[in-house]
Amino acid sequence: MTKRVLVSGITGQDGGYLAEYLLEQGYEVIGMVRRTSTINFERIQHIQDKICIVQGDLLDQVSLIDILREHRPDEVYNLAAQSFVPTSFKQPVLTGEFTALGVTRMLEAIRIVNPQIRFYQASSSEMFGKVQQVPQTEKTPFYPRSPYGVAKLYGHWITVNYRESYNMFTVSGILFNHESPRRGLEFVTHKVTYHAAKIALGLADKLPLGNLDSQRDWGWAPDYVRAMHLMLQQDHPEDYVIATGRTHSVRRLCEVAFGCVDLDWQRYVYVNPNDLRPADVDLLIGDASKARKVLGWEPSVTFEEMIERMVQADLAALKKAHHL
Ligand code: NDP
Ligand code: GDR
Repeated sequence: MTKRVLVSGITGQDGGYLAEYLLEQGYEVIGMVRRTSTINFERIQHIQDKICIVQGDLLDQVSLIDILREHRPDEVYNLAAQSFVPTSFKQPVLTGEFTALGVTRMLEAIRIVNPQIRFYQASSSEMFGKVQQVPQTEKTPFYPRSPYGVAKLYGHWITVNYRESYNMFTVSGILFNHESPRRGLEFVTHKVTYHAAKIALGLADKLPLGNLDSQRDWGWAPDYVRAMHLMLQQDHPEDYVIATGRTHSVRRLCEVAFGCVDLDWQRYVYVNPNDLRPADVDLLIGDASKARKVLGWEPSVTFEEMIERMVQADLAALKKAHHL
């Protein structure tokens, strides 16, 4: 029997990669999108005719219940969220509604319609925030540093709570930053690779950034969606850290990205106070030993390879757009 999955956040970076991966595995994919006045299916247009798009919103409980009743999925991947950290400082209440309470709405819908559905929650290394231990594992205490991190922590614990309270198969994947050419342009990796490409083509001459010292454990997004799927195929629901175990500063990111187009980043990058956050996460580095051991999961792309791929993709897209 073909398994059916519901993916919320299918129009986002991870949603597109996860849908592709699940289609390859023979799943029937239902993608939940919220209503917008203009369609934003850029990341899924190549597979759009293979997935069933349904309208629903994490803010609307009844829409979630209706989708589950009508489509009867075996697995739900809850990727939808307000996921940009700076926006969470500007819109903390809305971020809480989507990113925190949205998880409870989806869990309630599952509990009411069919508690046998397996549930994946997109948790985040942002929950570690001001890190209490280096590297971070599933057992490291949390200390979030943004309304986004706080909201994700709520989402994490409510996922654990439904598992313990109702014996549901609910899993929280604590994923460290993961990137790709499909990453939103406001996130730092893509902002840097895009500007390096633009500057190399003579289309820009400066790159404003915020905290150059912050360090992240950056991985390759397609590797990370594989891990999400593996977590739901286990005999027991458990939480997993997914990370590369290597960390790099924003400074190093600039060096690598501009190096791909033979430029010296220091000539173009400047610190813009508007890109600094009220509170930041200085250092993240994950220990994915449990995932390696239990899921057999390994990252397949290095940081340098990933940045090279992103720069090349940006160069190609810019050349096409500007007829260069
Ligand atoms: P994106 O920001 O690219 O995508 C977010 C998705 O959520 C979009 O499809 C968006 O739809 C959708 N969405 C937002 N609000 C709602 C809502 N109210 N109802 C329905 N859908 C909504 O995120 P990523 O793909 O990068 O990340 C996926 C998930 O993983 C997120 O929850 C993120 O917080 C989490 N995460 C991401 C990490 C990363 O490094 N990428 C690391 C750890 C966790 P629309 O297109 O309409 O805006
Ligand atoms: P993050 O990713 O906040 O870790 O959240 P982001 O790429 O936005 O920032 C990473 C680090 O880079 C510093 N930085 C800048 N960031 C942005 N966006 N723009 C800049 O100009 C800039 N300059 C320096 C930041 O201060 C920060 O320290 C991402 C999101 O995908 C979350 O949804 C996810 O949960 C976490 O990764 C894991």
